[in-house]
Amino acid sequence: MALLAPVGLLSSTMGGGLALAGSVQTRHDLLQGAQILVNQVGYHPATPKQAVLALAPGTAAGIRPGWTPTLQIVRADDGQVVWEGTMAGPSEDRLVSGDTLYRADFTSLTAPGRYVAQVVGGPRSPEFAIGPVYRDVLYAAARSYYLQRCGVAIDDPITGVSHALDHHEDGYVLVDDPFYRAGTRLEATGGWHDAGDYGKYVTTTAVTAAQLLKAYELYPQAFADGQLHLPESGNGVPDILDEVRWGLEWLFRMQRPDGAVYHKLAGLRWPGMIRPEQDVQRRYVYRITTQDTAKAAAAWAMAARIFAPFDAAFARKALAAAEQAWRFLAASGPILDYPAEDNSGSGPYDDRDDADDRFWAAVELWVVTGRAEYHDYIARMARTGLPAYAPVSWVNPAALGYFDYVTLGQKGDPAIRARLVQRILEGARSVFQTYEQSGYGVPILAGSFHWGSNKEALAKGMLLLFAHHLEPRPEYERAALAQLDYVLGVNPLAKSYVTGLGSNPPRNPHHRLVKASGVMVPGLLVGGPNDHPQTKAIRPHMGPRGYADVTDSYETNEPAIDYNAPLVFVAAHFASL
Ligand SMILES: [Ca+2]
Ligand SMILES: [Ca+2]
Repeated sequence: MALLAPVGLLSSTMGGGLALAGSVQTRHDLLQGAQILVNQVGYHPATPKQAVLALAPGTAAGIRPGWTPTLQIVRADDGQVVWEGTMAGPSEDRLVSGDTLYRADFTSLTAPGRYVAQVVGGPRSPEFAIGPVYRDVLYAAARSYYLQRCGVAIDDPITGVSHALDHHEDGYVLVDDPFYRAGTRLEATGGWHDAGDYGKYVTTTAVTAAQLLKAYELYPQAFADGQLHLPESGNGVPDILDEVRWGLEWLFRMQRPDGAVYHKLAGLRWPGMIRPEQDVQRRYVYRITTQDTAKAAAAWAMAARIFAPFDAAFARKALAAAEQAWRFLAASGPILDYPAEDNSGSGPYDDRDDADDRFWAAVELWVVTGRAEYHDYIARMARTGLPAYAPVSWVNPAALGYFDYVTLGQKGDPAIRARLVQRILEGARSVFQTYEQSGYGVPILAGSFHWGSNKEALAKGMLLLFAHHLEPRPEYERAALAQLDYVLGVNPLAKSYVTGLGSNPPRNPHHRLVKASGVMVPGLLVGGPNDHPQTKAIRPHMGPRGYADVTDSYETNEPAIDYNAPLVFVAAHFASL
């Protein structure tokens, strides 16, 4: 587990015993403000289970040196103690939260059921389960995309989420281009609402669809037809692929006749906190970029191979779109214009480097076609400079290309393959080192909590699982699992950052349909702690405490389709156990 510096004045070398000397009442007083943190959804019988006793900065000073807390796990229904052990610690989480932490590993408890963790003389955790819990996380996280569908009426009996047919005129070309005059209507309905707003973005849709496809491809046993209770359940196709197809079909509609792909579709003004069908402003198709064209090409090429066993015609269509996009890219340098006036009612998603996107597209096209043209492009990049290997994001999704080259490109160049493998392993090693320095196991140090930090934590979990796939290392898998624990409750705010999951989930996400309807959309991962406030909801540089469960705080409390994608991926790994 995490390696932590021992706390200055306190001994971390206490030998066993329950250390019950002194008044329990006094200790309880000292522990006011302390909390016992668990994954609020729970634990799989076969996976590691950790509970953390956390004392915020300034509250640990009164603890008697040598005190060793005892953790009990009790059955929720009858209060029976079923596990008891001494907590390790204290240790100080110097580089992330400043908290003083004790921890207990109750992995040996495997009996399914509902439990509470309690410290003798101290705090109790919320109830949690031991059981096939990661399937529940996967279900909620994957199903949320259905509830984000645009251009269709939703009336979901499972969640109560509903809205009338929305955005059925999407959309109108904003500026003249070689194919369409401004004001031409393009049929570009469908797709997913990106986040708490109603904009639709190729940048995030393509990267999201690709990660969902990758989750299915690596962990097919975690997915099934009928699993997500979709309109397409029962059609013989795994529901996750049906949902991805909803996004991919919209990407087709965003492709220009010459193969280039438009950037986004949104209105000129941000809608108020209204229902989607109330957002009746005219919406526009914004200009093409090469990063969008490359990202769509990569996602389509992945779809071509992954859909082939289920729907050969769809797979062929995806490949044709990808190859046409590539032909545009091959003939064009970077086109990456994001004029400020294009962002009056939508996010910029201003990816200013398309080399990583082109690399990824070349890999996926080469994997599915085996054509030399694509490998030549990869080989040229290997000579002139490979894109950075980083957690998958809409800025740089190249890690997907790295992984697919080394795992699916058997006919590749051994020297290139070796370099890519080395970077994948180095990337995981770097993430793991940061994880080891973090008391909460979140591989993000103080000062580095940026917008979407929860997504970053899970995307780093994905990098650990990529490396684990190449060279199995249980500690990497465990560190990936710690990211699920972190976003589901093992954090300084004792918060589950996924709507509808756990005992303390976001209740006021920045989400227009939730706000306007009063009905929660479950399974949405919110952005989480952010050192850089854009609203008055938080103060700057609060590290993992820089989060506010208020509707206004779009910089900490808004979900997004690309946040949920690595959540689905990591949950799928553990749901497939
Ligand atoms: Ca299905
Ligand atoms: Ca890029």
